Amino acid sequence: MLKLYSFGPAANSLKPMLTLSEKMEYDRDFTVHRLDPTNFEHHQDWFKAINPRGQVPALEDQGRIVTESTVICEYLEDAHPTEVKLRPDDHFDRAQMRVWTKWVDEYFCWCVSTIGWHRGIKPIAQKLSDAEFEEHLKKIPIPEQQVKWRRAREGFPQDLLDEEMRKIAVSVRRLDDHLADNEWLAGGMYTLADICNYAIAGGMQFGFAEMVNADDTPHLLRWIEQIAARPAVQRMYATVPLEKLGTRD
Ligand SMILES: N[C@@H](CCC(=O)N[C@@H](CS)C(=O)NCC(=O)O)C(=O)O
Repeated sequence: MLKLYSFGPAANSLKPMLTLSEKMEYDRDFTVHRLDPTNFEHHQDWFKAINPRGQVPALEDQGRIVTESTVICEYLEDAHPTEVKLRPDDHFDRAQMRVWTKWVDEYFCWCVSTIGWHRGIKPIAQKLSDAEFEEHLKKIPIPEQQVKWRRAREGFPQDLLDEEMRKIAVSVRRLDDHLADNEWLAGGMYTLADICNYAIAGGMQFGFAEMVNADDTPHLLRWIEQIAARPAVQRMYATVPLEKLGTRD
């Protein structure tokens, strides 16, 4: 059985969770092990033995570990083909799909992440004493992530936050413009491009309501609702019970 290590159904963890749910059945073909980021579980030695970068998601398949959320999704398509296809067969369409997954990984995800850290990680980091914080930093394997934690705790500079919000507005516009003329992002079908972008954009009608709303981005909103209504997406939220996610097995 496949095992996915994740923080639960959000951001990068959501990409393989959505992919798995489209293709397979929870508890029969795959399980999900949820790590608690507020306890810094992902920086504990047992998890760094699984992913030395101390980040989720990570997929365990017969004792081997695949990391990087978008790579995991592609791996599932390659190594575990099912009747559900999440990539177009046509080479041009597949290339377009990968333009969208590359864009979300290299651009869209990062600006949303900084604002997410500003809103969510800063209060967690500020609750720690200076000594606790420094002790914790030593356990973080990626130097850039150490810097990010430090900056989140001190407070990101306002000009950086403004720039990230500008990039989010550009991203939202790009998605809405494309979705005005296209039901899906690539190849006329639901693909990994939709899954990987939905993992970041899916909740923005709540967290970034001033940008993602019925007046300004009707097509993006339509696409979000269309994905949220998919049986596999609903099944994922209903059948991957939260209490099970907390246990190590
Ligand atoms: N490029 C990686 C990024 C993974 C990543 O940033 N994961 C986040 C959760 S969405 C994480 O583990 N953050 C904790 C940390 O870096 O301390 C991927 O796409 O899988």
